[in-house]
Amino acid sequence: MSESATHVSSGKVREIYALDDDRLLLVASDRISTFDVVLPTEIPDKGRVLTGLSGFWFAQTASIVPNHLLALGADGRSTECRRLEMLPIECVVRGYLAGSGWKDYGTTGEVCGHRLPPGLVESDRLPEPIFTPATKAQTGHDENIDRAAAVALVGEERYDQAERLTLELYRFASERARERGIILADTKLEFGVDREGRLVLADEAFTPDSSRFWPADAYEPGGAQPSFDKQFVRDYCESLGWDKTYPGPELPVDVVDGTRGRYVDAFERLTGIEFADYLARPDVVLG
Ligand code: Q0N
Repeated sequence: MSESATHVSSGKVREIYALDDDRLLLVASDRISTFDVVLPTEIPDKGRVLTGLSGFWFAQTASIVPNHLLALGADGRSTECRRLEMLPIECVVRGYLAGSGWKDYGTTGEVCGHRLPPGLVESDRLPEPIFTPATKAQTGHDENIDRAAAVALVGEERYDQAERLTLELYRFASERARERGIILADTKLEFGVDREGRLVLADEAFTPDSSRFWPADAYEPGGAQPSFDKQFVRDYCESLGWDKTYPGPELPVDVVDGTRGRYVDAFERLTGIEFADYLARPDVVLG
């Protein structure tokens, strides 16, 4: 890393540094959170898997929308990117009914103003993917908002552009994932605006931290689905009777190894690239 980089912000599992006025460095750690708590035990290479997957998707979707990626670091866990003016909304798309979407549907029959058919069960596939923006909470949970509330934050033209691109990106990535045995149930994208006023895809893209990945061979609507990546961690935490408040439990080595294997498996399935090849030469995901 550059010696002059100044620390900009810390996320739960990622650090951001400013390289200069125009460029940021995103560094993905191996930290893992479950039930919204970061655990004391790391999953080796998790940050590299997420960085490699994002780089892969940025390259694959560059003809749909420009993105912030400038270069991948030789360490495999850092991304040099263009500094943008970020939109103040999270661009979420849902193809299946889970999480807060399932909760809102149960309460109102709607998700972010989309009226859904009656009688859907948890984890059902939706008739078509829906754009369900959310506010960016600085603390606590993001709040789902409808079109009018999002338009008030970004303007109508930006909203329509972000919605169209988010749906198109989801269609592209979810089709590829499904062919490789992974259901991309929903995902969160973030966009920024560059100096020329163009909308640019930023943050991370189609990673297990920004999306729900479900193993397709276990898909069974009518209840919560197992998580492709975190299920061993959740099951272990549930077995302890932990109250899901800070601090979380240390993970035993078999849970760590099994979980690392799931992340690497997701990487290899989605990219068609061996993870060892990525470690040797991160640019291999850029095609
Ligand atoms: C940026 N974040 C993290 C909480 C999560 N290319 C960029 N240019 C300027 N800023 C950012 C990026 C990127 N990526 C990304 N923070 C700053 C995501 N945050 C966004 C705010 O809400």
